[in-house]
Amino acid sequence: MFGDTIAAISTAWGDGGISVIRLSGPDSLSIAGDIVRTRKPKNELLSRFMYNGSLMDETGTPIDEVLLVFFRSPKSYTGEDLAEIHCHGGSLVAQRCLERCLQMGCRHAEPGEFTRRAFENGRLDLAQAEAVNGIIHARSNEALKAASRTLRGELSRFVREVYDELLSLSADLEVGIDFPEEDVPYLTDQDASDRIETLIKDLQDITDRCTTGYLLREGIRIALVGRPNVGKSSLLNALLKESRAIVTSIPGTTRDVIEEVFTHRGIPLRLMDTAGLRSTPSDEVEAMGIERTSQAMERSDVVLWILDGSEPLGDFERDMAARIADRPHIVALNKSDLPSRVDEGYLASYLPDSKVVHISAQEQMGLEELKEAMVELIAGTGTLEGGLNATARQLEELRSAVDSLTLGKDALEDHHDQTLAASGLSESREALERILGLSDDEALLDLVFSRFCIGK
Ligand SMILES: Nc1nc2c(ncn2[C@@H]2O[C@H](COP(=O)(O)OP(=O)(O)OP(=O)(O)O)[C@@H](O)[C@H]2O)c(=O)[nH]1
Ligand SMILES: [Mg+2]
Repeated sequence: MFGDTIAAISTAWGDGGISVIRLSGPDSLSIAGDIVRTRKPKNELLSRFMYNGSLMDETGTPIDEVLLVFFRSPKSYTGEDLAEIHCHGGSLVAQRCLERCLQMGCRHAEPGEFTRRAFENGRLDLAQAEAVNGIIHARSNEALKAASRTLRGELSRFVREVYDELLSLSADLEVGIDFPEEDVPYLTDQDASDRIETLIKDLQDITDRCTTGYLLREGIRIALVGRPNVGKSSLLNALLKESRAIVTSIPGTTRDVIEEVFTHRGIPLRLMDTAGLRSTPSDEVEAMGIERTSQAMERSDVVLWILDGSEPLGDFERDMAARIADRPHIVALNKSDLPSRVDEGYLASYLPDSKVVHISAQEQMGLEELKEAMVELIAGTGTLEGGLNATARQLEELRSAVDSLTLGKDALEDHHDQTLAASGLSESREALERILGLSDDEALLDLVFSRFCIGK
């Protein structure tokens, strides 16, 4: 339990129907009852009932008509006494209400502090707490479902199962290590290695589902690059179905990076339209734009190289092919409504394994195939069902848990070294503890909750 009472505006900033100011901690009921005047005396108000009242300023003048609700510990979001004041939606009135809470002794909550308290009071584990953020930031139904599954405990349950089996395997191994004088090892290397193998498979399944969830949430960053005038901005507009970027027949039209998002199969595709690449920019502005194109390429998960299919290939294309060959990329031959002058065999000699899609941004041709190709390149052809909410941090921990288990398995199979295997298992366990929040790592918690909004 925490000593102080925190308060924050939990709804988004700006004008709206209502705003909710939330208080949590030992004095929340008393403070909310003091600043909101209800017909019943505050000590007669019941938990989980809504009361109509007036929010009063420090001189006793009403500010707004509000609703007040209490949730008594432990049956509240944070597990502590919690109060909510629902005032009319408006930045000023919500701000005034918050100020009254602070005047009465509340401390302004840190980002994510309500959820952190819920976590510290055992209402949620860390994976579930992070899923709350996933729900808030979901931008597609699929991402929302993935976050909701995780909040209901699906990820935690799977990780917990692996964790428990890891614990028991470690215990079995330790017995053999601690009592080596016994003739028969407590656990044979083969048995231990088989059990590790099963754990690796289980963790890989979880990782796959989390990778899908991560993609659904974070999306794929795609840089649209190519020579000037090939139709990058036209393609951006065609994919967004709106005239977002300026299109002209003058090469060098786009100067700055234009970022827009749309979703395909639930995955946000984050497009970056860029300034066309050429070695002799017409002025300083275009040169700066081209520099930004390079940065956008660096930031992207996929480079979408667009060519004008009605123009023959030249030196630029040879250099560009070399530049993108080692990165995930797709080649789009645009203007396929015009007669083709691209020698595709020649192109394939530079980029033998690349996916090439024929499109026409102007005539809206080939766009479905292109969208599918972009998703497939990153997410594969498998189903996107069953995703679990995951952050980059959690994915990192899952991968490191698999790596440590693999080391443990190799130690058994190649060196018959149970001590080394046990240390691999223990590292793997620590990674899973950081997913569930079982370790007492304050810095980790600070990092996780700092990503939340204030009031959550
Ligand atoms: N025939 C045909 N013309 C197209 C197609 N896509 C774009 N264009 C034309 O090509 C010209 C250049 O289009 P943009 O979209 O501005 O090209 P860009 O690659 O963004 O050019 P920069 O911003 O200068 O790098 C315009 O005149 C478009 O109308 C297409 O699929 N077919
Ligand atoms: Mg452009």
